[in-house]
Amino acid sequence: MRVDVLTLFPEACQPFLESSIIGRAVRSGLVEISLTNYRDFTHDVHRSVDDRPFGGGQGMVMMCGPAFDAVEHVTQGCETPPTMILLTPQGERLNQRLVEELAESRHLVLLCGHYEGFDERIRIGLKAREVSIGDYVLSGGESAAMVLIDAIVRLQPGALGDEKSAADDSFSHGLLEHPQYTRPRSFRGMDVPEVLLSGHHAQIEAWKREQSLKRTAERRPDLLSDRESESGEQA
Ligand code: 6GU
Repeated sequence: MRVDVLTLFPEACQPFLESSIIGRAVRSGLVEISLTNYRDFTHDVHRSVDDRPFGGGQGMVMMCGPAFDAVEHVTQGCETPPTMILLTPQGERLNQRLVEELAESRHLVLLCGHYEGFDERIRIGLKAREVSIGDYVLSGGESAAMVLIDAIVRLQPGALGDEKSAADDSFSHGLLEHPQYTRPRSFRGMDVPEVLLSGHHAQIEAWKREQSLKRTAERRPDLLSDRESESGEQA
């Protein structure tokens, strides 16, 4: 999979993309991630990427020219059209289902915005999908792009050491994960649940499932109703 990140702050993204699971996936060739600066595609001596909004209003708007030129630069020679995504607070809200869908893409182009937003013709002209990572305002799309990349890369086959671990994650079955314990068995008077030490595989699995349902019911009842309406399965 290839991912192009278009940003005014490549230096803010770089260390994140070199770390941990993503860094390992990049180094092993599983994903290719490139950072491109809009500033390298400006047309004037001031290297402007933004301007005041027509009709007045607060703040500055990302201009079409640098965005289109940067996109054309990263997509030249591509056989199939990439999936274009604008990171904006007005987009479709990211969830695991959307992550799974985007993880199937061969080539993603992520456009990070700053200032008050993108000129509307960027979205229209690039036929870009808009994605938000939640109902709060960030000062730029970079951190959202990093969230999206993290969620997508860990689903690529081979990105996690243990192939099973992505499947067990919270949300992958529409439920939160069960509680986890490691050594020691007793810590400051708090003991690991006996069943986990029992070696009884079926009972352990039943406990995990029960805990997972209980946790989801307590913390995220909305996930249980989503599941029921989707699959007809009873929680
Ligand atoms: Cl993708 N961008 C910005 N600027 N704010 C956000 C967001 C994105 N998602 C949630 N808030």
